[in-house]
Amino acid sequence: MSIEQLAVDTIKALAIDGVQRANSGHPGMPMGMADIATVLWSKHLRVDPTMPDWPDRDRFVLSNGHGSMLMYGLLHLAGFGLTMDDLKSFRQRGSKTPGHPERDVHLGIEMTTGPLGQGFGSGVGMALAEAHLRSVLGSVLVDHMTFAFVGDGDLMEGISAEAASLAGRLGLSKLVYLYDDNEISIGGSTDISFTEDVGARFVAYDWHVLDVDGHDRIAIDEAITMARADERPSLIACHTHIAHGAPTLQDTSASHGSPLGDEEIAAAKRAMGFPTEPLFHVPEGVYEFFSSAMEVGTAARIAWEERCESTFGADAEIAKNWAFRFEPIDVEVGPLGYDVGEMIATRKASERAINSLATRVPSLIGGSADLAPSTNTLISGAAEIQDDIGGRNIRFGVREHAMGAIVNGMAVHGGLRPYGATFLVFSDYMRASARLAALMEVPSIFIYTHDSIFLGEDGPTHQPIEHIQSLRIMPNMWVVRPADATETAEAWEMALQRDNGPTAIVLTRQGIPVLDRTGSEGGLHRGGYVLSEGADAVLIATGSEVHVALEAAELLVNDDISLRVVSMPCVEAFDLQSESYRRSVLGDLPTATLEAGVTSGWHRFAGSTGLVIGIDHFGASAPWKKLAEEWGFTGRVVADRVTAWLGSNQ
Ligand SMILES: Cc1ncc(C[n+]2csc(CCOP(=O)(O)OP(=O)(O)O)c2C)c(N)n1
Ligand SMILES: [Mg+2]
Repeated sequence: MSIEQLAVDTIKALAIDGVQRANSGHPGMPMGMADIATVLWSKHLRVDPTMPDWPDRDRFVLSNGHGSMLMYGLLHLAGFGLTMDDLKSFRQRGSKTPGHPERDVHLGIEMTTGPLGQGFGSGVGMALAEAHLRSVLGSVLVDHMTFAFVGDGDLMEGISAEAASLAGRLGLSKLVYLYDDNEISIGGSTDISFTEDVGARFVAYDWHVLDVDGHDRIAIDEAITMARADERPSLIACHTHIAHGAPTLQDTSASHGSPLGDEEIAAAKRAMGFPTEPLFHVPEGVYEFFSSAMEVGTAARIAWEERCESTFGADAEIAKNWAFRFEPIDVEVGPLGYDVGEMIATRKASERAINSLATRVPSLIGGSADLAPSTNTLISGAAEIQDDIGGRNIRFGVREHAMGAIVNGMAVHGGLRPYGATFLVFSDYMRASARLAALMEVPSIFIYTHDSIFLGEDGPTHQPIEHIQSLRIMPNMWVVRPADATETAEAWEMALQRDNGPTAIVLTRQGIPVLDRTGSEGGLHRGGYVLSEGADAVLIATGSEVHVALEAAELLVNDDISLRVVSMPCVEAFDLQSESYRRSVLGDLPTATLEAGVTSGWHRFAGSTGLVIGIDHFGASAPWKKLAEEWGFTGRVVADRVTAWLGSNQ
């Protein structure tokens, strides 16, 4: 038997043993894709287990991430930091081998996805990042492939359509997806619900589409070689059998997500010529087979380092540019040039901040889902990537979900600080991607404008109500809602400083006054801060309601009520401040809150006796000032409510 066949069989055996031992997991996909994985990893994928985070490595995404035992087996055999014991503790608490690994660069796990389709989308982001950086920094420094395994589920999900369409438009040639075309998903045959001509669909997206027998390793190798040479992104439809080699469960959905059982495993192993005992058997020569393939990657990495050294030695500018891209970013936006009292929408201030930063932060790149004029996210003077891939303005098209995944992919790739923008109300469309950014600790920046009912006439379909709070409840998502132009600049600084999770910058459509920040400069970085002092009660406000709170405080002076106004642009950052700082801001005073969104969540600050002003119903189509009056977001109404509340508390 060839060593290559032995390698394939080892991957299968490790996967079925791992799943059996855990008594849970997905054996079908690893068995079905073992041939493809062996060819890709031994003949094409250029990675280095001795330096898994080498920046110019090929990227490998497992979008059908339920087949994670395939990935773990490969990483173990190829000499990444996964031991046999790690394989044996598959899916156990605290192990390095959870059910669905999300991201661990140091283990060689670029990205695998639990939520189907996300890896597909983020792979496009990685390939986009590579193409952009290759254009900007030169192919001497950046020149690698992005490969992904995708399954029927990934291709059924709409996000794959969005992402593939954009990848085709941009001609991302170094993107090669291997489709596990096994015609099976959980429900049984894909005939039940998925009968489209996938190949024709991808041809229509302007992809290069190939068809192979997914168990013919010579054909797979040739197809990958052809895919790499083509100028379009490639989809290789690999006709496979799920649970390939399982005597009775092959081609059944039963093999998708359940252990095969001892008998079936023994029979499968016998058919492969494997001993049934011991489990987790790795035949002689298999480690060497993979490690000699990895040596090619190590040699490539060393050659790359030498090229870097000579390039950086000869060109200090490019050395600086490179270093900057891989270091934490700590820059000040500086004054945006507005006067106190000027009425400026924070989306407009954000545009100035972006353009101020763009000159100093070469890694800043992004765009919107067909809302450039509304989200104010264009970098002026920079090219658009559909014209010049080295440009910095990305036209995502009306594709919020893929935008989220692509931004994540670019951020995961490294060397870029990507942002994606849309209206806050449409953040729902990209929620799954935003959640993965939070879970994977990826510093994606999401810009959400038109952040309240005060977008006005477009009406309730466009007016966010529950969105700010629903983003806040996502662990590790930082939501920043600046109160004016100055806070907007600080919000951008905060987003760029973050390196372990995403930031949602939430911005107004309508003009709001630039506040006098004398004495509280930089306050946003603490999440919440005192904007104006007061001794009787605290009113916490965010975003466009902060100036309303200040107005209310002024009106209350006449009633001898001294209201402290706290701007709370980022609850998550405030929560990280010291106890003494938080007390200095909130004290023991009766507390009210004010935000043009759901009241849910604010009682944690206001307590049971506090006053929480918000809006718990959908909005309406009308000029925004009319809505502010009708629903009480004016200084007068807020002042009256505070007076009544303090009165009733006495
Ligand atoms: C967004 C999302 N929806 C549903 C699931 C649950 N799920 C996991 S795998 C799967 C079926 C996938 O079928 P396919 O990609 O063909 O995988 P195969 O059975 O061939 O391994 C489903 C529905 C999920 N992980 N993500
Ligand atoms: Mg399938």
